[in-house]
Amino acid sequence: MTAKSTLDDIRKKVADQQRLSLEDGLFLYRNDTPLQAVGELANIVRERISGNVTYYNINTHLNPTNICVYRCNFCAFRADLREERGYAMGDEEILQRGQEATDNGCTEVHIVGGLHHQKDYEWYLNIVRLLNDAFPQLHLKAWTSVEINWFEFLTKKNVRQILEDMVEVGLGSLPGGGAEIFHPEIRDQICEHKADTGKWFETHRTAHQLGINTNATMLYGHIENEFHRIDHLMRLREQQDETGGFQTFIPLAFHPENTGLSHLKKPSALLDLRTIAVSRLMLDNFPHIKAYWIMLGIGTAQTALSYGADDLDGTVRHELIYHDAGATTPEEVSVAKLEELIREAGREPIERDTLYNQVIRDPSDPSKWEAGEKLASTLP
Ligand code: V47
Repeated sequence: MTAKSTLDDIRKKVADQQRLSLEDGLFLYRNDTPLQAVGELANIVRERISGNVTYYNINTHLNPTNICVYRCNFCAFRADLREERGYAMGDEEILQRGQEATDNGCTEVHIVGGLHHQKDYEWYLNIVRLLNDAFPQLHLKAWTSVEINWFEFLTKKNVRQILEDMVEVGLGSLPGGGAEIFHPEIRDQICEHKADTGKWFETHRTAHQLGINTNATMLYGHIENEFHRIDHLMRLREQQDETGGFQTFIPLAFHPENTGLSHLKKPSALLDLRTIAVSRLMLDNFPHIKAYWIMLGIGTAQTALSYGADDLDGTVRHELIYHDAGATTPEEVSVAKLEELIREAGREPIERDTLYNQVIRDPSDPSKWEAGEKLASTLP
């Protein structure tokens, strides 16, 4: 039988850098376990790994189409093929976005979208190729495992072949989307038909084997409970032990507006902070935890910097997935504002690129930059 967790035992484990158990994770999620205490512990780990630094990047989102064959009931972004709000971008628009990103000094384009009924694999491949050929300095963080799985279906190639094709035309890394909640009790209810948990892990495992870094997410605050969240974190921790290619974990707070789950309430700021803190404590082998300000709101994201998070994502232009689902955060913040938010939270801002190299800007023209040194993170 596993021992019952107590806060004192967990404190000792954190001090001794010992791994927390499933029981510990569930204990940390209990409402009667003071959030302040959980936050303090997470902050110890956060400062051990990243010191006083908070990372951000200058990035833009590109959602080439919202038309999608799937109907995940948490998604407000998707559209049917013949719906008026459905769109698919042409080459010109995609290149324009690349130009805009370059002019604005972006280091990264985060590309995800729908699985369009009528677009073939070459259409998706071409998006990466076009941007990479025209703007080779931009890092292309593209396609969730759900899209990679769709490309497998379209081409009958395997994950490795698809990833090799994508790297050849310019893919730099994979974002963490499509993870939702891994446990089948929940996954079967919110996205029954799309890439299952096994596929999500196969995609990320294969990427890591090919030297491609990836992120991981968890969509929380809908119909899942504490057990499903801890189970999710433990599956990720196990994979990271094996392949080590995850950079950042991003807990994503569910936004119910315009979704098939619109009867649910948005998660509270307390659940947001607890989830950041528990993630930092359970994922002892992940270098970074991101407080995605777009979905948390700026105030909670700032607070999260003392609850385990060491990254704020970026300036984020053209975000649609959250804004279609009712996010009221601005559609972009400036670098000056991001840095001010970080300093106000008592942390030191550092601009990073997607792979956590420091970004060195040309003082006479800040849209010009080069990658500096790899930023240290001290995982035990
Ligand atoms: O997989 C969709 C989520 C994800 C809603 O890797 C929603 O750096 C809340 O993965 N409410 C895509 N969440 C976005 C994503 C991401 C975001 C930021 C950074 C990174 C990264 C990755 O968005 C989907 C799904 O889990 N999502 N609809 C919604 N209504």
